[in-house]
Amino acid sequence: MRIRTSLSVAAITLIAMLALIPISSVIAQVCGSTVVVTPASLNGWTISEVPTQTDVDFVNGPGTPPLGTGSAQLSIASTPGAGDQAAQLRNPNYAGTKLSDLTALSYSTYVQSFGSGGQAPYILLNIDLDNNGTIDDFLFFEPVYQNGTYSTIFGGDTVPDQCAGNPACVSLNTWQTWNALIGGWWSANESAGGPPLITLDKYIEEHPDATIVNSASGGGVRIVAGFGEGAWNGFIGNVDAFTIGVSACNTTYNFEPQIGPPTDANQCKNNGWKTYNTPRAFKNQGDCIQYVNTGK
Ligand SMILES: [Ca+2]
Ligand SMILES: [Ca+2]
Repeated sequence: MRIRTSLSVAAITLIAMLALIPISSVIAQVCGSTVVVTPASLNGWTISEVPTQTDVDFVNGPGTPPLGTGSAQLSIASTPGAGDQAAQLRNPNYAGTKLSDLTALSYSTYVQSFGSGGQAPYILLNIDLDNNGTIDDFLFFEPVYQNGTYSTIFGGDTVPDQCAGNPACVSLNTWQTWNALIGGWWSANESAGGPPLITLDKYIEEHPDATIVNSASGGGVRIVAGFGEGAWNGFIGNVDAFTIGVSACNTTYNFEPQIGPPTDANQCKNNGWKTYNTPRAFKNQGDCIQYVNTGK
């Protein structure tokens, strides 16, 4: 009976919390789910781009993405100055999550054009160190530094080689998967605009209260290309299957182009219903035809 009692307390607490949390953050907390993110249904993500200089698109491919048929594409113009801007996907629903509660953080990238550097889209976290809601540090996970040879801030802090024998780590025109939870990060405060690196475990040991925090410009969890003139000009790269887990409750975001809505019942037939993600993923052919006929 003890379990039942604690469940009711948890339920009451949950209901109290739900009243305060926007719907979008509740969606993000469905454990073990894969959330399809399209331009028509961003599911908590926001797009941050700079007109004529940076671009975030949802596209088919390239190649065979790890999930679905498409991905999010981050592009930087080759014009001077554009590399200092960024193309970003930002998610505000992890504000308040302690780094020590992260139990998964991984994603896949596909670089089509290095531009002027050899990079891939990276993860950027806004960090509050003293629980007052303001940003004290930024942590960067960059695939290009994951070959296990870069120096670390602290001795004994080990960054695994995730580069499969390619010392440059990022290969062109191929999907690559990165585990940022165990990878090497750099800190805006403690590193040098790049290595020396630090693992999240070591950073948490150093800063037990480190917490993800949003900023006025957007969400504290970011997938980024850019913020470096000379390294990013002319860059085109894609991202898919971004997984983040909090206390072992994982959510995977599947970036996809908008497919639909269907406008003719024939489009639902011959398994056509399976291809749509807008206005929703249909349960079956009948569900699809019902939508065409009734708009519901
Ligand atoms: Ca996808
Ligand atoms: Ca702070």
